[in-house]
Amino acid sequence: MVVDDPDLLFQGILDNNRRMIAKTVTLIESNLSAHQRVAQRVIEKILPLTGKSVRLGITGVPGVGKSTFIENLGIYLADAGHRVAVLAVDPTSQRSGGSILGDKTRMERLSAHKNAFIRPSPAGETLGGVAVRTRETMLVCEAAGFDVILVETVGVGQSETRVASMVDFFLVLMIAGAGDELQGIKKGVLELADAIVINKADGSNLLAVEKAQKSLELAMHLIASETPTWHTPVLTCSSVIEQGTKGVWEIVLEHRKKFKDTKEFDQRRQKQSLEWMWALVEEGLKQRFKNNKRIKEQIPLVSRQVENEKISPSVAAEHLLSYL
Ligand SMILES: Nc1nc2c(ncn2[C@@H]2O[C@H](COP(=O)(O)OP(=O)(O)O)[C@@H](O)[C@H]2O)c(=O)[nH]1
Ligand SMILES: [Mg+2]
Repeated sequence: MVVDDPDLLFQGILDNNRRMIAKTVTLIESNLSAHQRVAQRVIEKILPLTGKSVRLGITGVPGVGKSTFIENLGIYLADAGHRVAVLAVDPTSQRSGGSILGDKTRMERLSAHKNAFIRPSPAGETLGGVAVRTRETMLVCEAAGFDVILVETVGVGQSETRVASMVDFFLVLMIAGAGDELQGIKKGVLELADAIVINKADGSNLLAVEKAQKSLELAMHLIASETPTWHTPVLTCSSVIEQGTKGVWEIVLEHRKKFKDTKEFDQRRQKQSLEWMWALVEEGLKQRFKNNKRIKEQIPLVSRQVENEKISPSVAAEHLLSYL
């Protein structure tokens, strides 16, 4: 049964009723416009209650240890009395049939914790869609009283950029590689990082980790910082010997304090709100374009004309857009 009464859902969220939270998120993730309308009503109602959590984004190539790190950090925080929500942005989850959090087994301990809520990545068609839904789910969690939101993302497409623009602190997880410390990490991602953590600092990795830390510190000096308030630190961590997790959290809190003092915290959130407005405009335009009946009718013919060089791609695009 779908609850479609926004007031009921709103009250359920305020009461931290897990079933109502899950139902709201299901509506948020639905493609049906009737569901979307209810979801948007609920989001409007909860909006004044949102924004108070610590929003932390975590990225890194597959296998670097994100899920394991998140579970450890999550348990550390939940044990300390925080209420922790774990969300994910994974635009590949539809294609591969399982999301990064589909392997929930890795978060068994955290998902059983009474202070934790774990939601896998929605299977959206576009990265934009997936990210929008995750951000809205984050707002629902905040209204329900979760005070730490951890957002995991794989480094695919522009997913890091989307996640960085919904969090207060963006963490890039890396592992010490054979020589090339920047394995698989796009340079643009380091520019987004508020901290870099070299993971798996244990056992025979330790020496390589130390080397990687030094060269990354050097690399980060070459990347211009967006603000004089913060220089991106390079930390190390191990989920196996459970070392470093607390240090990462302390850095997050230090950053938060500094940014609140300089008002950069509010500025960042304001900037993010505007970025999100435009992301939604873009997403909405795409949806409207795809759902437009006359455009749908025209596409086969226009496509053929472009293929056969009867009309130019730009004329064709202009023609299709003219129906909006
Ligand atoms: N040695 C070591 N292995 C780890 C550590 N963290 C995770 N792993 C292992 O690395 C693999 C990938 O971890 P996972 O958390 O699923 O990575 P994700 O793909 O980034 O989410 C798993 O086999 C983990 O057990 C760590 O700190 N040290
Ligand atoms: Mg994972």
